[in-house]
Amino acid sequence: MEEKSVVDINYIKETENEFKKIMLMYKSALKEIETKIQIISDEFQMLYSYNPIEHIKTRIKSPESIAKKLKKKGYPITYNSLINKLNDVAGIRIICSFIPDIYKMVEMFDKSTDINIIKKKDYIKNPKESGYASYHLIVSVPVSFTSGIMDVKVEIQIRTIAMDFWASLEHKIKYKYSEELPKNVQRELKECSKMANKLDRKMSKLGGSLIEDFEQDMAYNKKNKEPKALKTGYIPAMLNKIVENYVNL
Ligand code: 0O2
Repeated sequence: MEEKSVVDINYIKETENEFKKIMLMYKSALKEIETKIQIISDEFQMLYSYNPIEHIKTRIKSPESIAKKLKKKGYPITYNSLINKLNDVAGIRIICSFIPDIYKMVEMFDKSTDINIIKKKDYIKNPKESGYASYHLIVSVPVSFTSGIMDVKVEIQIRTIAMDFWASLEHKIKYKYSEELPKNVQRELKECSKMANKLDRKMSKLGGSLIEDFEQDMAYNKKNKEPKALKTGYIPAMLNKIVENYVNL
């Protein structure tokens, strides 16, 4: 049977239930990941009395956007290629405070046993030609339905506030031009990205090692059996017991 285009409105109407089912699958995967991120965030708060996550945004790609991307990549515009060829129909964006927080988040995802990492792309160490910087993870999460368990792909973009500021505005500026961005605008945007990066590095130097400081303190305490962090009131009293156990390991 010939597969029809996702953007064919009659086809979407005819197969409304199938389309809804696919979208439900992605929405459910986003909910699963959001819960897991909430757990990671709570764990950070408990371990370090510090939460590196400023905020989280989720989105499901619109049918128009899906069709545009499939077309750009040269795939047929069908439900089949939507599921098998696109990694970012469901997307979650985590905005962190400082650059080292991003890598700490990636480490937490690496350790997570219920999230399967398919691909990692470090556009912070290797920014894109446009100047775009962010850390991308393509993951899959098992989602339980009455018909069985499905592994659903989700794209996680992790970035700082400055990276998000640049990407959001660049996205809007790109929309202003129906065709390719003029060379001078491209150049200026790249310049802005360098400025955002400089600001990020400066801010990260000032505050970005909060977690590392804490870990170094803990390592020092462990070695010297002297709970320096406790004396300085670094950690809330309710965590004293946990830290005491940690120090005495
Ligand atoms: P939108 O707005 O998110 O719908 P893959 O198939 O996983 O190998 P993919 O998805 O083709 O790779 O490419 P990439 O570059 O790894 O990730 C694409 C996403 O990153 C984009 O999704 C954007 O969200 C973001 N992105 C990449 N480059 C830029 C850029 O230059 N500027 C901005 N503002 N965002 C960028 P979409 O589907 O293109 O867009």
